[in-house]
Amino acid sequence: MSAQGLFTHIDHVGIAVRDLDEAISFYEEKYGMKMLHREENEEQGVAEAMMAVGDSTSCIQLLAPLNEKSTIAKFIEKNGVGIQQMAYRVESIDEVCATLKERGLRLLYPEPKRGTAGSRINFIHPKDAGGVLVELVEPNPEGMH
Ligand code: MC0
Repeated sequence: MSAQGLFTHIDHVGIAVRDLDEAISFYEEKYGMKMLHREENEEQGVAEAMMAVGDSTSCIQLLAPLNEKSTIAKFIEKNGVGIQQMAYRVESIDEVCATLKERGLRLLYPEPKRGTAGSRINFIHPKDAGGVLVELVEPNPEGMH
C-alpha cells in the first residue's frame, strides 16, 4: 500500500440529475467540458456521462435515474439534484476493501461490482464515512483512463 494512503486520485464526483442530455449540454456549453464516456448501467439503475475536468483525469459523473426504483431516483426525491457521491481511484480494490473492513468500515457489496467502462467498484456506507457516499474505483486498464 502506498505511503500516501489508500487512494491515488479523486476519480470523479457524482452528481444526481433528472435529465442526462440537458445536464451534458450544460457542462459542455457553460463549462466547456468534454464528455469522455457515456453508458447505461442497468444493475446500478443509472444513465451516466463522464465529463473531463481539464487534463486532470478527474471527472464529473452525471447520473440520471433509469427508473423510479433507482438509488438516484430515491436520492433526488429525498434531497433534490446535486452531489450524490465522491469517488476515489485505487490501485487494488481488493486490498483497499480488505483494509477498510479491518478498520471497521461497512462496504455495500461483499465483492466489487461492475462500474463505468468496466471498472471494478464498491462503496463505503455514508453512515460510516461522515455522511458522504464514498465510491472506490479500480479502473479498467482498457477503459477510459
Ligand atoms: C443515502 N444516504 C446518503 C446518501 N444516500 N448520505 C449521503 N450521500 C448519499 N448519496 C443516507 C440517507 O440520508 C439516510 O440517512 C441513510 O443514508 C439511508 O438512506 P436511504 O435513503 O434509506 O437509502 P438506502 O439505505 O435505501 O440507500 C442508501 C445507499 C444506496 C447508500 C445504501 O444509495 C446505495 O446502495 N448506493 C450505492 C449505489 C449507488 O449509489 N449507485 C448509483 C451510482 P438518514 O440519517 O436519513 O437515515 S452508480 C455509479 O456510481 C457507477 C455507475 C460508477 O460510478 O461506476
